[in-house]
Amino acid sequence: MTVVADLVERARSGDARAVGRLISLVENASPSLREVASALMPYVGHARVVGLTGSPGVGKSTTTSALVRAYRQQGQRVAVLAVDPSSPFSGGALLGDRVRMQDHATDNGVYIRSMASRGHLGGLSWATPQALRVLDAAGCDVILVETVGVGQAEVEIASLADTTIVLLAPGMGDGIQAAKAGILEVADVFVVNKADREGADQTARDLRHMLSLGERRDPDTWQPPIVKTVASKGEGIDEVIAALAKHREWLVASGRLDARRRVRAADEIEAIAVATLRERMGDVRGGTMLDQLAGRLVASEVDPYTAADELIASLRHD
Ligand SMILES: Nc1nc2c(ncn2[C@@H]2O[C@H](COP(=O)(O)OP(=O)(O)O)[C@@H](O)[C@H]2O)c(=O)[nH]1
Ligand SMILES: [Mg+2]
Repeated sequence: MTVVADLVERARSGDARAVGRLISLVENASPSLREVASALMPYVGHARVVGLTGSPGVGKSTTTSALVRAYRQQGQRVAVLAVDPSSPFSGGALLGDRVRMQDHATDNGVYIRSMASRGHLGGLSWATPQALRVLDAAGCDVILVETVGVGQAEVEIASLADTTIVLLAPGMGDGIQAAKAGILEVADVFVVNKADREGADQTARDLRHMLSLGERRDPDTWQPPIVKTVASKGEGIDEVIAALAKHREWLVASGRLDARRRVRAADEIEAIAVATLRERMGDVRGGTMLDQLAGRLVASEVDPYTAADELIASLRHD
């Protein structure tokens, strides 16, 4: 048995260290990446992936921890993947969160992992889906993906989940910020956290108003619910779980689950293909070819589109 096959077998039997090593192979773009990817395929497709996104300090980690507790009470196996798109390092920035997750440290039905993805060819779209497959193959029922950081990367992460929770909190100017980042469109469930603070009702009202502006009349369209929570006390978490279950039912019944997964699969294949082409272009042979074409373009011997066609053609016949 190969090292990879052995790791996959151990991961499937619940060995957390094997899961960790497989994710590291993915994260570090190890030469055995292809073997890992293909070895996982027979065992994936079961896990539900839930993304949590929102500004720093809004309560993502606290909510994640409360959701873990609730799912564990239902007897589900849960994984938490904390992704930091802005950091090239694992761990560092997420250390605080991991400490908070100590609550679950001794529960072997919970797997917690942080992952950095900057510096990867193809970025998030490339490494994160593989890490999700590792966790899926390891028998996780629910995978909670928490993003650290804001902006476009957040939206990208949201596109990896079956269901995306967008968190807001009163008094953070979140509504406007969220609208700017285009985050409202990716929300399947809104959580207004810190409902113990003044202004939570107003935040929920503002949000409802903003949503009503863009509301689609189509009865088949999912209307994202707004749930108020006090994550630090576990209040409203059952309602979040219920909203997630309802969204899941809708995804399956409407055929959108399959549609979303196909879009994601296409994105993933494309990202890998583009990364592969980039790599080949950087190869000695591709680099030389590019250099020659650049010389011809400067000398006005070729137009840039024809030159690009020639480059692509040369990469194909490797
Ligand atoms: N008052 C109040 N504080 C909360 C609540 N949920 C989380 N917090 C606190 O808000 C801070 C940031 O929470 P955290 O989960 O780390 O936010 P993240 O950056 O989005 O992951 C922490 O000090 C939490 O204890 C809540 O419902 N009410
Ligand atoms: Mg956090």
